[in-house]
Amino acid sequence: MQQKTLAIIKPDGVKRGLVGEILTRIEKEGFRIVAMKMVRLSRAQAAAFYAVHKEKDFFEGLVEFMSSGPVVAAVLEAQDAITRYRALMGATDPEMAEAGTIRKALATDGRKNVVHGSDSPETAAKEIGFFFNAFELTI
Ligand code: IDP
Ligand code: MG
Repeated sequence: MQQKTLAIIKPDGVKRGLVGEILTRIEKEGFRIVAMKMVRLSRAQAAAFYAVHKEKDFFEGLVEFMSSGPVVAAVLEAQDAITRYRALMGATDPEMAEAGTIRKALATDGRKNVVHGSDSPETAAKEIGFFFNAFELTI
């Protein structure tokens, strides 16, 4: 099933100059980039994006981190894009991530883990709508 997912290169990935490498890994795995932009999230926007985690003890640190610099948001399309992109990213904590994953190769810790990916079709639809309007998704 052709599917879309939302990918984010987080502020640590942008600051460390990893945008090109991460996009290369994504394209080499066969994902088609169908929308992309660089934006800086306000604290309120970062908190809204991660609202599902608002009760977690890491929430404040996460909001601080995600609003600390620009991010690159992209919509990826592929067969089973959601599961396959999660697999390409690897586990949340890079120490637990499998060899060959983006987080294993590039992330520095369980918060600064360089990439985000949607975790279900419902989340993907919501997260794509958070960053992109209908006009930007016509490709
Ligand atoms: P995911 O990004 O792999 O889907 P989630 O559990 O949805 O992981 O957490 C969202 C983000 O919150 C993570 O990617 C990471 O940046 C941060 N985070 C998750 N767990 C921790 C933690 O235990 N300490 C610090 N930050 C965390
Ligand atoms: Mg998540």
